[in-house]
Amino acid sequence: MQNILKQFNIEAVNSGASTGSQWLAAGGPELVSSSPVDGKAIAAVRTATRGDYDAVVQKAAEAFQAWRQWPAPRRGEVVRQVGEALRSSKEALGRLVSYEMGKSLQEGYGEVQEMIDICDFAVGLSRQLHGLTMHSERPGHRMYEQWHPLGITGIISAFNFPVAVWSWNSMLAWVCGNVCIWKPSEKTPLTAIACQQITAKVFAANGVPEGVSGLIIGEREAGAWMAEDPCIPLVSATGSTRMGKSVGAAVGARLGRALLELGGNNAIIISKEADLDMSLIGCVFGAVGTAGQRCTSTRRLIIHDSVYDSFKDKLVKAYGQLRIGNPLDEQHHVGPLIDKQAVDMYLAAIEKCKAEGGRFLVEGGVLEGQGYESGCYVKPAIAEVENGYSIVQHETFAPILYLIRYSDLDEAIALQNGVPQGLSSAIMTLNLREAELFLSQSGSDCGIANVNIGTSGAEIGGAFGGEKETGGGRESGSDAWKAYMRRQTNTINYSTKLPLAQGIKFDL
Ligand code: UN1
Repeated sequence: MQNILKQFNIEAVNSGASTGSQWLAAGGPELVSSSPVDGKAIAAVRTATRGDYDAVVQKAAEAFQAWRQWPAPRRGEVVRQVGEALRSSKEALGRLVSYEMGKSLQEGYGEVQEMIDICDFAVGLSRQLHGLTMHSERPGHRMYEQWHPLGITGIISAFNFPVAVWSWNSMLAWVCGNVCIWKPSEKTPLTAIACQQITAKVFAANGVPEGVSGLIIGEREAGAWMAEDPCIPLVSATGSTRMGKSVGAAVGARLGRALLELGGNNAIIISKEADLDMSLIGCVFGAVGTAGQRCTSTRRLIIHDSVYDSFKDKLVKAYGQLRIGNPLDEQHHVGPLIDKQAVDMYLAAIEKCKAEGGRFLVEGGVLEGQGYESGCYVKPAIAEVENGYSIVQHETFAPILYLIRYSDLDEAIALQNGVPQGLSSAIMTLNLREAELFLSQSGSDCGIANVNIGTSGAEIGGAFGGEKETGGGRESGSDAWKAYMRRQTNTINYSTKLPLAQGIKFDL
């Protein structure tokens, strides 16, 4: 790990405020990043003060004046080079993600791969960013629309995808001509510094103005500065519904734009016509992958009566084979939770579930002893519940899987939709009618609905996000780029007259 810290110059930086290649003498209290893997302190960072924040915003605003005038394909070329730099840093950055956040090494690499993929996507996009043309009702007139950059994009990201979520936002925002200021989770500041260093080198080599990539490391208040700041037309926030409600309200109060990607309470329906063996992998990875700390993690399985017992037995058997331990050791399936506070929330959820009547088929608990010294390793648990329990309605960011029975598909869909969140959903079935009903307007109410794959692990090419308390925003692929731009409708009169629309006569 020392080599990786050196490679990204992390200890030397010790600052949580940057305008790109320059690091400010951040004046806030020191934040020590500890690894949930072994409980050891990795490095410390000085947090940004309000003054540091203002300086970063100032630099970003200046940089925008120049950056927006770069042709989009040239901005895309810079992003292409960021993708190349990420390719060569994949091993080191993936490992740092795994160590600072606690996800498995494979998932750490997978996260960097998502960054590389979004760079490729953004490069192609930089030659598109297209608007429509319309036919004018007036002779000698032409109408069309075009998309312009917005200005500063504020990015608030969560600990669970400490680097990929930033890249989904920043790479698109940059090719669109925006400048970005990133407020990463205070739980994962070091991976953010590493990304800032990778980008800074590429930007400097291409003469990108200082200020196009700003970084502010701080506690929750730093996110509130962005949410309240009228200098930031768009705030894209990924994290808990609680955070999203406060950011959304603050941005809304000043009529700014918020792009929210918040909690999920994702379910998989296991139909009587499912391929049960294949479904098992999707369900187990969805529930225990990243130790249940993805917003797309599978939290509920809604299982048909006729296969309930056999699928339950398969699950319990599979959970018995899970190896929990140091995520950097590739033989382990499940790593730690992010910190002890997360462990307390996991334990409280188990207690609450039991108090509401939940029956645990696989008991949870905190692991102790050699290899578990950080106190953050927990056992993935499975409970039989009712969908209406208040704990089942709530997103607990931990590996607790709830089982619910159903007897007909309409009931299963109602159960799947019967939670406040609406991010990801899936059905396992080989029956075309069932699959199509699930995907229809009477089916899943989520932003993501899958057939015969699980709820997590979405590809970057699709728009990512969900409905209801998930916040309604879409990041990443498809036409999510439109959220980072302002649309302008243009009408051009190339005739010698000035006719008014709607046939209005106005003669002088
Ligand atoms: C998140 O947990 O905030 O679909 C993002 C997935 C990943 C992204 C998750 N591609 O599971």
